[in-house]
Amino acid sequence: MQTAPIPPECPTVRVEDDRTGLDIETLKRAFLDNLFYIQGKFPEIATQNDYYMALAYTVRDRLFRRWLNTAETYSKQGARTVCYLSAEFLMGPHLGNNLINLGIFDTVKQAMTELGLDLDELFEKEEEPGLGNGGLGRLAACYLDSLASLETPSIGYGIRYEFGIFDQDIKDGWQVEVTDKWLRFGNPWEVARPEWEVEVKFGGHTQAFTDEHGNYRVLWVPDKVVRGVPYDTPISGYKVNSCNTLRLWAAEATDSFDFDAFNAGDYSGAVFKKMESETISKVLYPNDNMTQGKILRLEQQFFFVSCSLQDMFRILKRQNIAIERFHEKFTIQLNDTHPTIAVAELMRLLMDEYGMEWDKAWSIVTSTFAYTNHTLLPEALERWPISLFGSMLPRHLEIIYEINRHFLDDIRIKFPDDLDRLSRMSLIDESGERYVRMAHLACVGSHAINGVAALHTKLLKQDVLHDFAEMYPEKFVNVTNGVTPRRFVALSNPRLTRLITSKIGGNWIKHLDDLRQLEKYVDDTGFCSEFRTIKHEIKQDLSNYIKGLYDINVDPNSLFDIQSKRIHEYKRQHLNALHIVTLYNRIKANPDIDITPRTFLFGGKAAPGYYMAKLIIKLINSIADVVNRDPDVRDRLKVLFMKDYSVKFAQRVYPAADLSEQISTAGKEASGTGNMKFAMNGALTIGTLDGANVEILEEVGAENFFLFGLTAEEVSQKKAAGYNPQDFYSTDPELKLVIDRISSGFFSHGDTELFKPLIDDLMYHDQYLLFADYRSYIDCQDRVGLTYRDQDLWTRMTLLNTARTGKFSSDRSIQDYIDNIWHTKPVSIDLKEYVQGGS
Ligand code: NBY
Repeated sequence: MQTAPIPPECPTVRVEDDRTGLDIETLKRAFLDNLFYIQGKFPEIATQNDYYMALAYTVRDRLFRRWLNTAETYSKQGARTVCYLSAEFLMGPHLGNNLINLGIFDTVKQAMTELGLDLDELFEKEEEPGLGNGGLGRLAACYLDSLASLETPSIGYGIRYEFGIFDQDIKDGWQVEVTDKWLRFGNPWEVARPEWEVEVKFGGHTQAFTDEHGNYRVLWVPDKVVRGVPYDTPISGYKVNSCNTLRLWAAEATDSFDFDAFNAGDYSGAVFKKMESETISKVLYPNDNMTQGKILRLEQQFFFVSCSLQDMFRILKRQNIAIERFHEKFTIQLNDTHPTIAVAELMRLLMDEYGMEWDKAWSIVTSTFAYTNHTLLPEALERWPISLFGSMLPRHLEIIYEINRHFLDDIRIKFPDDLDRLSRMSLIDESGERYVRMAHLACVGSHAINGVAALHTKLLKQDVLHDFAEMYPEKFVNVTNGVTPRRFVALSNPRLTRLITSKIGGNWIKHLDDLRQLEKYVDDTGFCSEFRTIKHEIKQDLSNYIKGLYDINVDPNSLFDIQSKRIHEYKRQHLNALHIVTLYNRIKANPDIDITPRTFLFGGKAAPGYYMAKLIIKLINSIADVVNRDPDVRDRLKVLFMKDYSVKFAQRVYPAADLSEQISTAGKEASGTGNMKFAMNGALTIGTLDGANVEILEEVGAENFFLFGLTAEEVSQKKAAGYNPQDFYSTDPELKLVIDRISSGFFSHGDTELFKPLIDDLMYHDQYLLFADYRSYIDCQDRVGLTYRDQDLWTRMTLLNTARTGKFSSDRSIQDYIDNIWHTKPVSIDLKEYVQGGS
């Protein structure tokens, strides 16, 4: 779309002051103005939601100036841009984060107070965009924060799901899913850009033809066309002027109505087509680490990928950059295989739409893409049945076959006479029903492939992508994950932030390695006692919150032992449950036993179709029912499953933890990122040598980490040697008692069937080696309990955890991507006064 030139007679309009000013009086005036003109309310009749909206618009106005200046600067400079393609962005609430990044948190708090409002209550009103499942989606969000903070030109591309991750209710101990209607009250942070909509084709067939130069060309004749409309959200950087864009695509029908059908009286038929198109961006698939192979999911992936690539071509055109320089202008990161169809789609666009020949197009494609793998679990590796794939994307299947033909030739040259290798590496799985292997397509189409923690990258090369690592050793790099200290410390833990800043200044929020300076205070009893007092106050706050929500008393003096993450067998929430029952059994055997009082808190959602995960939730709640009510326990143990875990809730939980449970079977958790958030906030980790735990231990020191369990290597060996869980059951009386108690119906009102699937699985399969790790875990937990009694030692350990987690800032991760994969340059943004019209 052409922009209209400004007519010379247009008067100068300064969009200033009330929309940019950062002082208290201006903020108050702007807030009341927005309440009146946007919400249409006088203060007397405004609801808390109206106030929240008015404040959100006040903050958004302040971002706009940065946003527009940033876009203009990038555009003028034609700056190399990172495009982060992700099916998920788990952003969390925007308001608080933007206040931190703009540096106006305290001013706005004061302004609200002066208007008789409580900023914390307004935060509560924000409906968070839950457009992700867990770690992968939240990582994308942390990365956007760091990209902006490092002044790196970037765009996050994804899907504007109308319904995000379901809300979780608990009924009779079971998870119940409730639709997440996050857009119900409107979303003040997004701006629709219908002028940049694009069309996406589906289905149909292809036709070969010869063009006027005698070249072989292909025409794709689709049987369905859907419109993609971009919705933009500003992404502020921390204390910089840069403000990048998150661009999420919503699907709409090409014609709002089929008028023929409508005029013929078929109203519902007319609306049906529209509804069908809009289905594409309707709902987020709620599985983490599990693919479902549904048609709609592939439609979602292709939809947002095609929209995003077409958007990049629009940007190239606007900036007058030749198509041949696509890879110089853009570097595209594939967040797992979910956007990997982009490899074929970019080939199609370059060849079929822009007439480029194969080799040239392929060189641009492989210079453009880089692929991040997030899992080693076989059930999470995406593959699409050829028949499904070919009927939805006939042209892309042809292109993939052609890529494969070239690729198999390359393998034959490098590894002659190795037929097995050809079939193992082929982009097409032909061992039974034929499938497209998306991870293979991602590896072939990218110039860089990374795992998300050192151990994970090592195992990728050794195992899942072994053949690819032999073929392309130079492509493999590790980028250990990180988390943003803005949201997960500065915003969520203001008390700790104030204390740290009072000692070492505020630079650490941008340069997290500076936290090392805290080490010199480990022997400063005054500082340590402040550190401890803060943790206690936060625990008290969480206790009050829990009391309000669940009417349960938890004692802030007890050890807060927290496991919050998606529910999955490999993450072993049920191992944690076995520990609780172990302690309970000890109390029942000896009610006067001297044990360290603990509060066990769990949070996390189970995929709706994952029965075992749902049964684990039920088990935890059933144990809680018995343990919390048993007078013999005398409140020394409390167990609570906190429902509807979200980013907003996570921000309350991390700062309140004493102990962080990172107890996955070694070799299964690619990285983990919750582990980093807990450690930064001064929780000690009990964990296996898995994912980024390995690096956390390395940083904080083994003496400040509770390590247990088999290593990844030992796990493989054990399995290879024929692991039998019964060997552990029959030789460890404490384990036997725990299992027998659950089996006997003790926690299920005598029902011996309820937990049988879980218990049988452990007794006869135990794929995740809970029994093998049980003794080591329990002994380690005993050490945790004893250590907690020495509060001076405990505080020293927690302080050293906080001081030594600088490596796990997402700023470091993004800098690694920049240095080793993207090779982009920062672009600093000058804020010019916004003047519209004649001079
Ligand atoms: O990505 C997680 C890993 O389990 C975790 O170890 C890592 O720290 C994090 C960030 O790198 N993976 C993850 O969250 N995966 C998903 O949420 C996910 C979602 C959808 C699908 C697969 C995985 N899917 O195929 O639909």
